[in-house]
Amino acid sequence: MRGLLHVASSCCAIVAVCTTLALGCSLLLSDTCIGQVRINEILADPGQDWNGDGAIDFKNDEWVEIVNGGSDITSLENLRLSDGSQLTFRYGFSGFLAPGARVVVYGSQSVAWELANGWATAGLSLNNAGDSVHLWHVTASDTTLVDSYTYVSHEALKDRSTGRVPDGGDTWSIFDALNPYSGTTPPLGTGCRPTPGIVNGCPTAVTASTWGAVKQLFAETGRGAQPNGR
Ligand SMILES: [Ca+2]
Ligand SMILES: [Ca+2]
Ligand SMILES: [Ca+2]
Repeated sequence: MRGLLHVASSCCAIVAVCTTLALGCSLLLSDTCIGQVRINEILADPGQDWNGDGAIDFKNDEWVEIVNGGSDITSLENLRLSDGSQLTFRYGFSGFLAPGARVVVYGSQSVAWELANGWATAGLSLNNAGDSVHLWHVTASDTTLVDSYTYVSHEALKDRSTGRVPDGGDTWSIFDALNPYSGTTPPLGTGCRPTPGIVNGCPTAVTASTWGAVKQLFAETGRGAQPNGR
C-alpha cells in the first residue's frame, strides 16, 4: 500500500512516502523552500591554507558559504554554484540544511565535483578583480536562479571575505581582519575575520581568568552552593 502524508509547513511541504503500512516512511522535502537559501560569504583570493590540506593554493583555498535563512529544513540536492560564467557549474550540493545552518564549499571540493561530473577543473573560479557568484536550482525541466552576488575588487583582496550581516540578511560587509580595508567605497570593512562555515561577524570576546577568580565569583553569587553544603 502506498500513501502520501503531508506533515508541514509554512514553506516546505514535508512528504512522507510510505511503501507499506508496516515499514517506515522515507522523508522527502519539496523544493518549494529553496528561496530561503542564500549565498552568505565569499573568499576569492586566499593567502592562507583555508581548506586545511597543508598547502596554500589560489584555486583550492577559495571558498563560498551558503546559509539557510528560513525556518524550514531544506534539501540542497538540486542546487548548483557558478561564477560569472553563468551556467558552467562549479559545484553541486547534496544533503539537507537546517534553519540557520550554513555550509562552506572550498575550491578543492569544487575541483573534485567537477572531476566527477565531467566539467573542466577550474574550481570555483572566483576572479580576484571582481566576479559574480550564482546559486541555481536545477531540475530536468527548469534552471532557476535562486541567489546571486556580484563583488568588486576591494572585496576580493588577499584573505578578505565579503558576506552578509547578519547571516542571510540584505547588507554586505567585508571581513577584513587579516587585510584591513580603509577605503570609503562600500561595502566597508568590519575588522572581523572571515568565518568559513560559521556565523558571520566578530566572535564574542573571551576574558582570561583564574580558577580562584571563578570560585570566588560562584561563592559571591551562591551559584556554586550545594544542598548538603559540599
Ligand atoms: Ca581567485
Ligand atoms: Ca589549502
Ligand atoms: Ca561565515
